[in-house]
Amino acid sequence: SVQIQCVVVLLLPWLGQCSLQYPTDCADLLSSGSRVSGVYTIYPDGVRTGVQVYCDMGCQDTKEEGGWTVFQRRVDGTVNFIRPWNQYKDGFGNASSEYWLGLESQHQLTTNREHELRVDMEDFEDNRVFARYSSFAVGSEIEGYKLTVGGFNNGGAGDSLAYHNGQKFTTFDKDQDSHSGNCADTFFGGYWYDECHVSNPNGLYLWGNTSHSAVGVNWRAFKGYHYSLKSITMKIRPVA
Ligand SMILES: [Ca+2]
Repeated sequence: SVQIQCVVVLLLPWLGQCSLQYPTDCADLLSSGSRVSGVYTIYPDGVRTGVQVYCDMGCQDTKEEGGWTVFQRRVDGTVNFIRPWNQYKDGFGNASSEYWLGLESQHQLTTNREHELRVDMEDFEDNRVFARYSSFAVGSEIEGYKLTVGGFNNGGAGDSLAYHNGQKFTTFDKDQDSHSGNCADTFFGGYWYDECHVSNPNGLYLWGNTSHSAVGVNWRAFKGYHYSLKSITMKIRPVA
């Protein structure tokens, strides 16, 4: 929804000015009155390249905060996350179910404004926890889409992301990790692998307990390397 913002000078209407305002992210949409969580089109570059995302607008009844732009979502295993560099760069999947927004959009969103990150997750026994980080940014492609994350706050999930701070992004066809091999190839995801991971949100969707170590949708501090989560959502919003 593109909004037309006008400055109308009542006494001198011919001096009125109008300009098109594209919503950059879900926080923009929330502040302009969109209060229902769902799929929206945002313009991370601020101009006119629209992309569909899921916006978490919170809940007024429980006073849960909204305005979160979801950049990663796993809920049912319907989307293949074993993808090459160009797809992790540009995004893939379906904003109404499982998707990856794209590293370029993540960079555009976080490059000029401070952002926080919240990672929501759920196991198959209905336990819901989260990990929150007061700072989150993704560097440019030239910087390898480097992750900058800090300021952990525990919502029951524990911290399985600080280890990845400062890492470039790796896919099976672009190895930028610290391991002698390719972590994306070994652990079936695309991620800010180091040597290699303590979380693997883009790994294989394996429905809970598994004998396969570290290849599933893992968050080690919550369920370890032998449990693939039911759902995980990574979402950001600008810090006020
Ligand atoms: Ca490597």
